[in-house]
Amino acid sequence: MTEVVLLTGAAGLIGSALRTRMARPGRLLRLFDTATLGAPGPDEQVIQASVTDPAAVTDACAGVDAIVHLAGISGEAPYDEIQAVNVEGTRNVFEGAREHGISRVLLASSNHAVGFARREDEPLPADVPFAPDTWYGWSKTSMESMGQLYHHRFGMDVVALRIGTCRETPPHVRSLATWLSLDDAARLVEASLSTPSPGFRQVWGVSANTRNWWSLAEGFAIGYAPEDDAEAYADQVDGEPTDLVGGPFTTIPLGER
Ligand code: 15L
Repeated sequence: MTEVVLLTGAAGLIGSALRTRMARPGRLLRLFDTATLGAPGPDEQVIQASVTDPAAVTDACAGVDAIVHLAGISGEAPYDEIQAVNVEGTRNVFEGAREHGISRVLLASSNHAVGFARREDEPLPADVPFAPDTWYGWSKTSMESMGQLYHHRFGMDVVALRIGTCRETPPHVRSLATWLSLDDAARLVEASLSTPSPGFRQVWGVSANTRNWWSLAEGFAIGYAPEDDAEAYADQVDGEPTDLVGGPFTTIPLGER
C-alpha cells in the first residue's frame, strides 16, 4: 500500500531537501506550499496554497498517513504575522490531521523555543523547558504545546524537532555546534516517521557535530543516526561561540525582521 506523506513548506530550504531525499518506492509525497513547486514528479502531488487557509489544509490532509509540517515564518517577524502563519497555520494542520484521522505529525520546531536555555556541563536534554528568545521562538513553543494537546486529546503521535542551524554547510562558528546537515535532516525525519508509537516527544535537530552541546540521546532513542559533522568546515567560518542556545536571537529586537 502506498504511504502518503504531506510535506508543508515543501518549497523551502528543508522542504526542497526532503523532496528529493524522501522519494522512494511505495511513497507518495504531497507537496504543499504558497510558492511554486514546479511540475510534480511521478510520485508527487503539488498543492499551491497557504497553511493559513483551513479549507485548503483540510483538503490536503485527505488520505494522508503522516504530516511533516515545515511551513511557517522561519525567523523573527511582527507578532501578528507570526501568530497568523506559525500558530494559526499549525492549528489548521492539526485540525486537518484530526478530521482525517492522521496519526502522526512531525513539527519543525526550533532551538529558539528554548533560546534562553544555557550551556551546562552535561549535554542539554531535548525536553529542556520552554525559554523562547523571540516571537518566532515563542511560536515554536505554541506549536509544541499544541502538539501535546492533540497528543493527549486525540492520541496523535507528535515529534517536535528542535532544529538547530539547518543549511547546506555551517555558516558561522556557533553553527559548528548547532548545524543540521540536509542529509541528517532527512535521516531525522525518516526516524521520526518510522519509530513505533513515539507519543509526544522533543528531539534536537542537530548533526553529529564534534562541538555539540545539545543531547543526541533523544534522537538515538528514535533511531536517528546522524552522519555529518560541522567540524569539517571549521576553517571556513567566522564568529563567536555562544553559551545560550539561541545565540544572536536572544538580543535581536523583538518583532523586527
Ligand atoms: C532557526 O530556527 C531559523 O529558522 C534559522 O534561520 C536559523 O537562524 C536557526 O534557527 C539557527 O538557530 O541557527
